[in-house]
Amino acid sequence: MSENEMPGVTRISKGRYAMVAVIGRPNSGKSTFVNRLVGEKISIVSDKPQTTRHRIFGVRTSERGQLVFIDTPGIHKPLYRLNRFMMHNALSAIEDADMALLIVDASEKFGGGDRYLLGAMNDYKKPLIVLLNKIDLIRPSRLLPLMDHYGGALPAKEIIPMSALRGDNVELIERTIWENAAEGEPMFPIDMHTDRTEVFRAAEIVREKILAHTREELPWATAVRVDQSEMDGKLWRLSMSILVEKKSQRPIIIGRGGEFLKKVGTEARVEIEETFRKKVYLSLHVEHLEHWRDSAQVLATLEIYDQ
Ligand SMILES: Nc1nc2c(ncn2[C@@H]2O[C@H](COP(=O)(O)OP(=O)(O)OP(=O)(O)O)[C@@H](O)[C@H]2O)c(=O)[nH]1
Ligand SMILES: [Mg+2]
Repeated sequence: MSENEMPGVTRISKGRYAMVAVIGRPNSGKSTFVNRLVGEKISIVSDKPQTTRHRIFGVRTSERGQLVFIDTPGIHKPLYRLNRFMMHNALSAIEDADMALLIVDASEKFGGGDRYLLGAMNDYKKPLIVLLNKIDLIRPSRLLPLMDHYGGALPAKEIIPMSALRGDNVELIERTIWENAAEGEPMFPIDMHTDRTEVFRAAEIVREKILAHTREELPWATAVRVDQSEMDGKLWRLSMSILVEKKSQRPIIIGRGGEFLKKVGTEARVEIEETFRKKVYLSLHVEHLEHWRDSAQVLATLEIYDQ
């Protein structure tokens, strides 16, 4: 078989290729960063911690080669099976990757979770780059002590301040990543930006809208399960269930006269249509599933397991 006939690869050239694990505490800006590098929103973002629950590949292909970023769940203390699986997904990504980017929220106080991460990474043998994120929120004088602190505690090749939101230093960071990538072969076709299916991404978009409009326990106690996805001519018919953990959460997600569900449904449908350039019919239901966060069976239907 010649190189050009390799399944799934539309072009092979000499170049640099790397799997890059993107790790950090919840809410530090990992998904924002990956989306920016990929140039497309492939991973949902919210202001609530523990937004990302899966390992999500974001692929950046250029004439230099291909970088496969692994967006991961933020490292936290797991209290449910869901969270144990999330932690496994994050920690196994570190092992599988060729290098790691540790994203730190520089606007947050250093705490126990950060100390745990330093412990987990202090004997990391592959290239490690620390990105001090959200510098748009802090006084520049706070940066130097933080850089010293991370430089002293970790075998980091580089420590670079950034704003993933505004794009500050992102080009410099990309150059640094390419410099640390070895020669190799691409994993994905050049026009592919993620390993995730459109159906998975559509369900995540619904979850993003729920996260944006809920508070307290609800962001953690909800999940979105796809019940039906089929093309009806040019119309993409999607039916999804929003899982809640307690009976009392059902009426909140439905809202008065179904208002909450309607708002989430409309916002999600518009974004799904724009993202995939398809006309969408989205129907949302709410299902009370006690203890779903501890059910291996439910987690498997949500594609959350030890990957
Ligand atoms: N001001 C500011 N906000 C940022 C920056 N980067 C990310 N954010 C915000 O921080 C919040 C969390 O961003 P995410 O990208 O979801 O963070 P994450 O690390 O993927 O979070 P988890 O998936 O929960 O682990 C969102 O509200 C982002 O808009 C930044 O550079 N500056
Ligand atoms: Mg995330």
